[in-house]
Amino acid sequence: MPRAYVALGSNLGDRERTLLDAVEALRMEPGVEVAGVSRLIDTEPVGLVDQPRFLNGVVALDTTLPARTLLELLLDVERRFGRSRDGVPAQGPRTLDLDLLLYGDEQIEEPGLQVPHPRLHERSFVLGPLAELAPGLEIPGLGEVQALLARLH
Ligand code: PH2
Ligand code: MG
Ligand code: MG
Repeated sequence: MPRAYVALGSNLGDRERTLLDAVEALRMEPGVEVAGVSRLIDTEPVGLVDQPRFLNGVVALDTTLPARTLLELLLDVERRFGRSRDGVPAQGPRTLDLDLLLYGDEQIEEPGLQVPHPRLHERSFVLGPLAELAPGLEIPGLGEVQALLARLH
């Protein structure tokens, strides 16, 4: 069963409640097992900086779902937790953001589905929790997670 890694993010409402409940919602899904959850960290907004601080983390999932189906599930769970994309800038505030980071050792380039996530290696709020869950993890095409993290410091 491939292991997938999903980034968790929230900067609206009760951030911790939302992230923990979203992990439980994923755990309830057929074909998805939660293999681990990182600590949740309070982070400065990156990119669009004029917005509330984020709570971020990473969840490891063992899944029988194909990558595309898993992506659709993540978008559906975002909507269930009140995520709206109407009138919100691309990097703007959100109750819940679930980004598919990795799907096994696959490299996927399809419309709407890029794995590894294209900004994974630039974001310490992703690499830190990922390295905590899976030290030594090899990111396809990019190298070892700890090495990528060290490069940002
Ligand atoms: N997500 C963004 C934009 N900026 N900054 C932090 N700290 N954490 C995020 O999850 C984040 C961000 C767009 O997805
Ligand atoms: Mg995101
Ligand atoms: Mg997203």
